Amino acid sequence: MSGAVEANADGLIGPTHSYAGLSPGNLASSLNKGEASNPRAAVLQGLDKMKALADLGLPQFVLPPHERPNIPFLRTLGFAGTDAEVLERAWTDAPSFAAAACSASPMWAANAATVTPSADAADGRVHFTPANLVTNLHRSLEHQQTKRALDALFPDAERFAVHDALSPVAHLADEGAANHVRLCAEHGAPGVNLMVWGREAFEAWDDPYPARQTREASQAVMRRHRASGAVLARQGRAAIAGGTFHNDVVCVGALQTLFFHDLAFEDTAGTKAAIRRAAEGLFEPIFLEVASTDLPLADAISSYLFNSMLIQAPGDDRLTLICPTETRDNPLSHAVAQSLAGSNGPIGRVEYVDVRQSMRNGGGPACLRLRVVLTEAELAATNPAMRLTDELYGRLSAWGERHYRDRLTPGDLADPALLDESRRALDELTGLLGLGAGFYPFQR
Ligand code: SUG
Repeated sequence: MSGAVEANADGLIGPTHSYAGLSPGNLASSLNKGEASNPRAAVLQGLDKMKALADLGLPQFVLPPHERPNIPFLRTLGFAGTDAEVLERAWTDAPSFAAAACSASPMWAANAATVTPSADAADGRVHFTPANLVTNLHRSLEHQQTKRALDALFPDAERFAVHDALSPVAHLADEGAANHVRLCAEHGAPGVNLMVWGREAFEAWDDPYPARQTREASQAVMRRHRASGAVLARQGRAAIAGGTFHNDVVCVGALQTLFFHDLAFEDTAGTKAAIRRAAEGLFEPIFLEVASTDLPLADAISSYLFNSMLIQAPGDDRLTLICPTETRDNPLSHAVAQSLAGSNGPIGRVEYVDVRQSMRNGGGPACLRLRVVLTEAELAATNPAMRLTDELYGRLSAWGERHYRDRLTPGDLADPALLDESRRALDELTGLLGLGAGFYPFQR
């Protein structure tokens, strides 16, 4: 099968975007804890990135933010009264849970799900497993609404299989596509699915930072998708200890090319050999490995060189690396990027996008998008109302300007006015994205 394209579905950044320091092991999240955020700038930066990709000719979809503050979750903890009272009581009695209930973390769509294109699935459908994200409380609240959004975007059950998340238990901790890289000769051809895991389900783990993906979760996702070409690789333990909370912080791949830091995998030689074996008869993998001596892990993480989008723009025969501006600001990362673009290798061009608001929570360009390979017929079966056109970009930008605050401290998350503002914004958004009334719990 040929003629497939790689679409991106980005998480639209929600009105409660804030720096609450909720993710241990994510250095940016911890470092910026308590700082004031700018939700308006954040949503506009995200939209500009989406538009840049759409302008390059790649299909671009919008995944709606979730309802936050998450009042239904707080009610499950026994907080009662009006919605404003629930929020106030939760902030008084259980502030950490209240903060989790306010996070705009669904913006990081790379963690929304793992996707298997139809070319790799035995039943010829595109498969999605929303990630249970159990490692962090705030993120564990995402998967049900994520499934709803994926059902809305991929409504045709003949072509798309949107599964439930794996059981939300630590043994099956799953962070979605952030730990998955698909390599292939062309998007529509059968691929190699590199699944990177941090620990085993029953392994004792007392390292300072959590390993967010279990081997068994990766295996289960591949099994239920009936996916071919799976290669499982252990994430480098030193990488996790250094702040690599997802593999996509130090690794990205597209088509035949895998671009990664030398600490990304526990066994680099073994991982490369396994990829080569799985690719036999399909394509010749190209490995671009960056040595710690050229780029120490700390620089790779702070500059997010590898959390870039690696894409092939229509009409180009080489790849484009779309990096955050932080990569350009780091001399060592910039030098690596420059040398890639200046070489005759698979990456012909490097571009920079400003997603600084998200970056300060550890979310780069690659975190904000979920890649979905689609054939022409599958693309035609997606929900057109959720596809970013120039017109929708204009409407969503105006919507963000109108509804979002330009300054939010974590303390402001307790403000009941923010609850009303957010609901007004999301209520209007359901119309803009054609989601229908009842998409959000507060609308039911
Ligand atoms: O899960 N940050 C997110 C960033 C996710 C990045 N995604 C990928 N690498 N694919 C996380 O750690 C921080 C929220 C806060 O601290 O307020 C946060 O959830």
